[in-house]
Amino acid sequence: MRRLPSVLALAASSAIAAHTALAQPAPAAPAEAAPPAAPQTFESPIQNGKGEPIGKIMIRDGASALVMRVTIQPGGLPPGWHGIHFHAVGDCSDTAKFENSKAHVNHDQSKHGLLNPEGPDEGDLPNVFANADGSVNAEVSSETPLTGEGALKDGDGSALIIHANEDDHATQPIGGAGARIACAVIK
Ligand SMILES: [Cu+2]
Repeated sequence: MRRLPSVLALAASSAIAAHTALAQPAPAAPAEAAPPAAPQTFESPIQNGKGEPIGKIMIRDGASALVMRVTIQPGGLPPGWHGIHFHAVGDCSDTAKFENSKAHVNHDQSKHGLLNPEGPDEGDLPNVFANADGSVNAEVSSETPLTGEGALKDGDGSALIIHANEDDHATQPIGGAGARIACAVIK
């Protein structure tokens, strides 16, 4: 990241040299590019249906997309694929069902599903895979921002919900992903 300005400067000087060699007027030196803004970061524990911590989410939100790492310790989840979504309210207090987190983040009433022609909704994310020991190390991206208009960190926050089954990315309302078995508050 910090190397970028010097690389740009080198590219700019090479371009000027090339122009000079062709005996064309040298262009004005470009204004030095501002270094890209550092992504916003956010971390939150993931809890299971007994309210026990099983891992964490780590979000980095850049100018164009959000990247979220999902880390779950051995024993954290049943092995296999699990649907994960951003739900509309940052409340994981009702651990038995996690229904306080409400439905998906979805400001424009899109259909659910990354593979749905009328989707996706803003809460949709790719599935994650839990290993045979129940651990997960995954990284997913989303265009839903962490802060600002339509953000996860709105007045009542949001939640990352992990479902019992995989999301087929098409059927309504949640792709057949089943029960909510883990939750992380984003607030
Ligand atoms: Cu969900």
